[in-house]
Amino acid sequence: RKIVPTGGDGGRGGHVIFKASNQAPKIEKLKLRQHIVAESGAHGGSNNKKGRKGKDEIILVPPGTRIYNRATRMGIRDLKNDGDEVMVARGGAGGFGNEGGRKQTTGIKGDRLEVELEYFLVSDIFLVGLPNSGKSQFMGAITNAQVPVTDYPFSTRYPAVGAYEYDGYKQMFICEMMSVSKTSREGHGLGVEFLRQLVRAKVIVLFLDAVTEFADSVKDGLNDLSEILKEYAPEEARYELCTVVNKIDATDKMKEIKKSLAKAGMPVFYISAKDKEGFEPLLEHLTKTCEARAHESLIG
Ligand SMILES: Nc1nc2c(ncn2[C@@H]2O[C@H](COP(=O)(O)OP(=O)(O)OP(=O)(O)O)[C@@H](O)[C@H]2O)c(=O)[nH]1
Ligand SMILES: [Mg+2]
Repeated sequence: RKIVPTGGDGGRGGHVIFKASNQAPKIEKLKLRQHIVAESGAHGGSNNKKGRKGKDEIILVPPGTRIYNRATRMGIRDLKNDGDEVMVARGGAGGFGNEGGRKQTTGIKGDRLEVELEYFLVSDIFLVGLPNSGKSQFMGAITNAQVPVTDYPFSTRYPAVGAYEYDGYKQMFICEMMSVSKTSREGHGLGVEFLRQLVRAKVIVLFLDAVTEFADSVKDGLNDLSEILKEYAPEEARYELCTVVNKIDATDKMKEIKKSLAKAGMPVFYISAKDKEGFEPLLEHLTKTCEARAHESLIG
């Protein structure tokens, strides 16, 4: 009697996959999971029984997360939108069984990779402005964001994203960043490091007020903001700039102010967030600029 071997193939190991999801926990939670290993494939069995494949390990991250190869610092994928996913480590192939007298092999080891994750805010427009200049007031006036307005500076301590809806069905996202002023470089207020976050900005609005508690003049305030941005915004960011001067209701020096900004080299808008004045040309400019660059949201 001839004995025919019947060892089935082993199952493949599970893959490790990162997936962007609006239901993901905050990215800090992943610090608790330093090592992520997908399940191994099961051994094959007699009677040509194939081993079960290992379960994939799918890690949910917030949309806006970038994944880098730690060793090369090369970007692997920008998981920008809900549902985007990338396999960072392929599960090993299962070995062949000796079924029918074929040569039996061991499986191939799965990938091992060290990755780094970095989260970048997702928004079309970012407000970068002087303390107490009325950014939160403006957010509250045009978006659904709930940002407290206070009469003291640096009260906004986290970036706040809100949607501005227009034309009945369209929307653009606006993000109020924490305030900066000329002393921020020395660590005053909330510093400047958070400006790294501006990678995805289509428009950065330099936001000032006509009363200028935190600059020597409106013109100086604009220079302070421009310089800080030049120094600390990420080099790869490709944003357009415009300026907003708020609180036009609270000064009688508008003529001088407008004159001083005549050569600002970018569009300048004058508004009162409190009285909802001057919004129309500003919002038209912002929506037009974002729409013209809408296709870019598909690229990283
Ligand atoms: N007169 C006048 N006051 C305003 C206007 N907009 C905001 N304010 C006042 O300015 C103060 C600061 O407003 P916020 O909206 O909190 O300013 P912010 O730029 O968000 O300030 P921080 O994030 O705390 O640095 C509050 O007392 C507001 O009531 C405006 O258009 N006119
Ligand atoms: Mg604020």
